[in-house]
Amino acid sequence: MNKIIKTANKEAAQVLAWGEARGIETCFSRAEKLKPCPIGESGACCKVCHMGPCRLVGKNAEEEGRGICGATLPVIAARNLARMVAAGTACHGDHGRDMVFTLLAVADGETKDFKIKDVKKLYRVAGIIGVEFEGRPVNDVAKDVAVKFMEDFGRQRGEINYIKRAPKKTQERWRKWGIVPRGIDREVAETLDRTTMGMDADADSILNHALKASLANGWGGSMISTDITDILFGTPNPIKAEASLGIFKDDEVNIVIHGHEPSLAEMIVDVVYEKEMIDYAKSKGAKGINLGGMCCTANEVMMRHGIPTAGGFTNQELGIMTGLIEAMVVDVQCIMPSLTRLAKKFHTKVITTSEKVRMPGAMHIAFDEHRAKEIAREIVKTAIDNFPNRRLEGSRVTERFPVIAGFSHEYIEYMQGGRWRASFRPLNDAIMAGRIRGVVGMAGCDNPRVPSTGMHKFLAIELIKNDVLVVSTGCSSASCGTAGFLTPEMALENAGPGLREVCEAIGIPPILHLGACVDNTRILTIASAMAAEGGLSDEIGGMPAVGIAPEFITEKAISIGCYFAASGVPVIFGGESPVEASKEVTKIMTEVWFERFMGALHFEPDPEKILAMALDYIDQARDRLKLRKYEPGKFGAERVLMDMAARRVLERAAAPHAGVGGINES
Ligand code: NFS
Ligand code: SF4
Repeated sequence: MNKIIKTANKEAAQVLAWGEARGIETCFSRAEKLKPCPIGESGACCKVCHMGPCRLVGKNAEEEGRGICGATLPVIAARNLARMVAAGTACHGDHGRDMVFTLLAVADGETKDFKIKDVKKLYRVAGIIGVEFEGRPVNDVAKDVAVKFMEDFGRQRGEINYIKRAPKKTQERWRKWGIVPRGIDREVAETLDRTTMGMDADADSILNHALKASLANGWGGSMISTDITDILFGTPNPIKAEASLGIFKDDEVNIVIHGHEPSLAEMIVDVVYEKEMIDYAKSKGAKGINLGGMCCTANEVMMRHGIPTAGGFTNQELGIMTGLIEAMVVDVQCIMPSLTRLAKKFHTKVITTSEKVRMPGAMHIAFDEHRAKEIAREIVKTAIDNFPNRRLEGSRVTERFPVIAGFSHEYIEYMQGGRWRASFRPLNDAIMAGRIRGVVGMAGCDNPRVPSTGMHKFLAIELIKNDVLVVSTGCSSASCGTAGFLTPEMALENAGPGLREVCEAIGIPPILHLGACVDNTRILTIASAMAAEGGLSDEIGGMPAVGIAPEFITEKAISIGCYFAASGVPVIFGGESPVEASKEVTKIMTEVWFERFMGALHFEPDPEKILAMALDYIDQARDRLKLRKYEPGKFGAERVLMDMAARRVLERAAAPHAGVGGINES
């Protein structure tokens, strides 16, 4: 019926075709109907005051165009971008803040449902932010850590705690350009202030502040969130799981946890294994309870428990269209408001759980960390009660793909040398020798305006073919996972010769699933560790590394792109540029930012060009670092990588109870 290819995922295409034949509306059909306004899309529309909206179009708009107030096109485009950064920083900031509150509740003994799972990580974090931990009760340390992080949100003067985690040289650049964030909330508020009518009228200055607000995300809200999540729920190690719209089971109660914040999701994971719950499900005619995830909540619970994912952003409606979901439990962010209307056509109950996300037509069961388990049980029971209402209609999918997920900074360090010699030396060496050409962080959303997940798939394959190690997060991980790309076998079949050797020696896939979007901060700390290790760049800038978000959608993604750029990583986003209208703004974000920070933020719709640009950045960085010229199949001298088996022998000899490492069976 429809010739336009809307998704590059086979299972998604199947469900979509089923729905289209029945006239069911999805983001794909809406994207087709609703074309973006070209003026707004390119950043040329200002609506920050009611003399406007002012749309600066026409031949000489860049030079001569003015809003009623006199604002120029570069100012308008810069303001629009800065406001996106502020919103993205606010999202991840709020997420981080909620995690801090949960840690505080645990430390104060106000909740018995959560515990500190990773004391080692707590101490590591305490050490970084200057909280005394030796010889003190764990909860006292946790409390001090929580309080110190809380200050990062409301601090008016000074610097956020984690700035000091960046390499010295990277920090120096930030200080020179005045973009060290004071407090997370303060930078968000100031961005809104600066960009309203009659304020900052210098595009460069506006964009500089946007970088400051973005750093409050990367080295603030998101990094705090990642670390507290690890402290509370465990630092991820590689774990087996599955990805596909086919994860739902015909004869079990299917529950989906969708959104971003992992606290409630963790409780639900616990509860679905409880005997009373399983018995209750059986009493309703089901064989058991099957839990799956969507979007970043999925990434969180997959990395720690092997819970399967039904995919990323564009799969959420399609999941409901399988007809198999008893309850879709949503927390915050990237929840399509269309879910409740769609769910009415099926038996699925949409359950909202955050005060921040209310949806007409949804059931609301408010999450409260003080009564977490009780609430999780109520939710699971609600889903079970809905099982007898399941009808026949729906598009059933059978295909499922294995996934290895859960590469944390800590694990990547460990896998390169074992418990006793953990370091980034082998990775740096492999890059120096040209075995690995460079590293690309693939992140961000899947987008119904392009064949959804297709850009991720194309780039992932091409990059690893070119000996580029890929680390993925967010819906990029979901796109790769649902394509069957997150397995070690991928290396054998698709990776270039150098990357393949490294992957085989260590036993890892060539695309490493690093987690949710907040876990992009793992890439920041990994890059910092690589800088400290020596032999490559001594700052994040100048590394043979690139960030790509080929199908970006959200304001969060823009904020992430900016903090990578400010930290020294050239970033390429797919799709049309939201600052396309202004050459000046485009130049600032690419050339000027590169001069100042060695990072940049490009927008490029053509995937072939994204690939070429990424490889070019990598090769240029290799040149500048005077590394061996990359040639496929030819490597320099390098120390032998110790494989897993050799390392295990070594460890068993040294410590018979070594705890980390290995791929968990789940
Ligand atoms: Ni990231 Fe995760 Fe996905 Fe995009 Fe949304 S789920 S936080 S924003 S759509 S990658
Ligand atoms: Fe128009 Fe200026 Fe108002 Fe923007 S701030 S809507 S450019 S008058």
